[in-house]
Amino acid sequence: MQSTSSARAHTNIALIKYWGKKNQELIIPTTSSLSLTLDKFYTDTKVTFDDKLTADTFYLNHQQMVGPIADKTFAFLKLIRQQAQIDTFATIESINHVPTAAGLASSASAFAALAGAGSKAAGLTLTKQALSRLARRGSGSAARSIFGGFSEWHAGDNDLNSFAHPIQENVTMDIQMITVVVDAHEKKITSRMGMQHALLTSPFYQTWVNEAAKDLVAMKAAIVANDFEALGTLAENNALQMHSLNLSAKPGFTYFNGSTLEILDLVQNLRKQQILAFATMDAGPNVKIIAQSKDTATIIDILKQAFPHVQVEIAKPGHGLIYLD
Ligand code: 2P0
Repeated sequence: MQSTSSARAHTNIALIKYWGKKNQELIIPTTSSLSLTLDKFYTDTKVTFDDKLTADTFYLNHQQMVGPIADKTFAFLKLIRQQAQIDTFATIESINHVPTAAGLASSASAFAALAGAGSKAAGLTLTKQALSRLARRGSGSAARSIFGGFSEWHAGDNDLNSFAHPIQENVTMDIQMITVVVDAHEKKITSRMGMQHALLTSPFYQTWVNEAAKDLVAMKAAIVANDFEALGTLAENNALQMHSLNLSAKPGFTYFNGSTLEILDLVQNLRKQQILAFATMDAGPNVKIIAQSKDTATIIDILKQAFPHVQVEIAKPGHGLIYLD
């Protein structure tokens, strides 16, 4: 017996960040988070369960993967097999349309696409909520990529109640993300390690948890009110608070480099010139500028004058998980 399914999921950037787990095995976060799914960056994944296979295999961009990435992927397949009560091995073929140099995490789109294609190929018919719970087990941020537009991952406190739901899938706000790549090298400290270290050692961690709850309420109000300035202000502040946890950990660390701070400074200076732009940063030195389409060309001009060598991509709101078969 052979059974195949293909799915596409887009990556997302958190406006209210997830940075720490209260359960590491089940990936239950300490705080709820909220993101924007992007149109430009996505993963296509085909999963084939076949009785004739004697092991799982994973091809990423046509290359067979071995080592930690493959192990994490095969552990995820086990979860799908458990749910579907099958013991068939599978072949996974993924194509990442997240340029490795874009400095964007691909684990969100990767595990969302794998949850979709894998569960369907295994014979399961899951609701979006169940898909989000499943994707979460691969990588927390993947829970949000099941949905398009603005998506909230409700923290919950157990496997059943920790999942994302859509806040607004068809985004009405004029919002874009300009991704600015200052360094295409792989991050030294994985998100998984970084967030746990911050949780265990930053004296400000509980303050982060308290502030994140308030930020989330205000962010949802900004979305409902179509208030771009409020959204950007909250997102930039929330990102800087997340990064301050890393700086205040023991020992302290940062994902920023000099260019990150220079671009952050440039973005803050744009606002002094009445150009509404805001910055957000994740587990790496690259900056995502949150902007309105009317300002994008001006922002890129100013950026390119100051930093002629940075790579820039423009992304708009994207849709949720879709099946390709
Ligand atoms: C986020 N990040 O909310 C935060 C902000 C990066 C910075 O989620 O351990 O790959 O697999 O659940 O989801 C990246 O961490 O971590 C992330 P795991 P994940 O987008």
